[in-house]
Amino acid sequence: MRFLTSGESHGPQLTGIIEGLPSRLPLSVEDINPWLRKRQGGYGRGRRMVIETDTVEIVSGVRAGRTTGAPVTLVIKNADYRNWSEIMDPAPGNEPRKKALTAARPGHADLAGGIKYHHKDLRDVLERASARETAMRVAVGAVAHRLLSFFGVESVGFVAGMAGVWSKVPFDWELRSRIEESPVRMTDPAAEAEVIRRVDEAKARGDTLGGIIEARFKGLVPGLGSQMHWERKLDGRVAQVALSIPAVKGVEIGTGFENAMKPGSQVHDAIYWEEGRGYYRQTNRAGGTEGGMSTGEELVVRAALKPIATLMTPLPTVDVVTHQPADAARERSDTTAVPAASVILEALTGIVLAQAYLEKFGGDTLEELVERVERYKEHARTY
Ligand code: EPS
Repeated sequence: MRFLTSGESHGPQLTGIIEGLPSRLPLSVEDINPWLRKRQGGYGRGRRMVIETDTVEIVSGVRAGRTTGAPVTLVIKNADYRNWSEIMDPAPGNEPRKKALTAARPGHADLAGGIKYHHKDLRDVLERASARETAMRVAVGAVAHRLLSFFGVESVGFVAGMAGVWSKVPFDWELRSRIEESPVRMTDPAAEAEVIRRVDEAKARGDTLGGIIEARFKGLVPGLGSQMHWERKLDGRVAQVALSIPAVKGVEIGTGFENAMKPGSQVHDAIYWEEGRGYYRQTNRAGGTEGGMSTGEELVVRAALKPIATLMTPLPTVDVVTHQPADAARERSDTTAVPAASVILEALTGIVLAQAYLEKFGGDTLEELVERVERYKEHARTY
């Protein structure tokens, strides 16, 4: 399964094409829209999220609520385009365009992208660098999760800490509804209240905030990915999608960073076997992968987000047209998007896992795949 996305933040629409899905997968917009709603939410978002109510259209590859095996095309319209149609118009002329941006924002794609693609209106860089693009990737992720649900895989995405405040309530699968109801997707109500206070403060002083997000998956079979070659390693592939989320600058599987400072005897997870249950561990410091493959334990991925680069109290920079010192461009933005990023991490990790299932189990139809997964689960239990 592979996919492409296209679309600018203030262009007419975002488009996604997914190729390689099995036929007969039940799929409707109701499987995707709740993911888009979750991604739009979270305390600290800006005015753009008031303008948009993201909903997907399925325009190919699905008939009567099931995939046909043909490429699936998804479309999300940008409601804000009506305010930007002249600025974003693909027709020649009309230059310099309104809202041209020349004071490169430190921490953003503006300067490197401008030099690389030779744009002096840095809007030509930022329109695609914008995290708006993640709306379509989350839609693709929702389709991947639909497939994973037939293999018995469950998942969650939440915020472990943000705005300098850690959640003190350890994650438990029972807390999933609490996370969904929390405006900052945290398990801990006290931490949530403090985060909201700090987001308000940051907004008032024109600042932005980062945080640590976590995604977990349970019900995975062991042996997804492979130890045989570097680019097939599951942990490497998970890290790559995590780092592809705008503002993510660090990734950890399990308690990766903590493990690095301890002796092996306190890190590695002892293996047990029980009739009917098969192999298991009582601890999961490895976070669900060993040797580049899933172990069958929960996959635990954490990612660190830097604060958003667009500051309303801007940092010093240089204007790329005059080469004079300038204040970085102020562009409408969010104070923080950490809660949304946790939804994105969960969605995108699902894509990697769906791809790994499809590689391992092949199959043109959903039924073929499910049968092979079930047979393999039995093999893993009794091996
Ligand atoms: C973003 C800036 C803001 C965010 C946007 C990402 O958009 P705008 O410039 O239109 O106010 O709201 O996020 C989204 C549009 C979204 O759907 O997540 C940026 O510069 O990356």
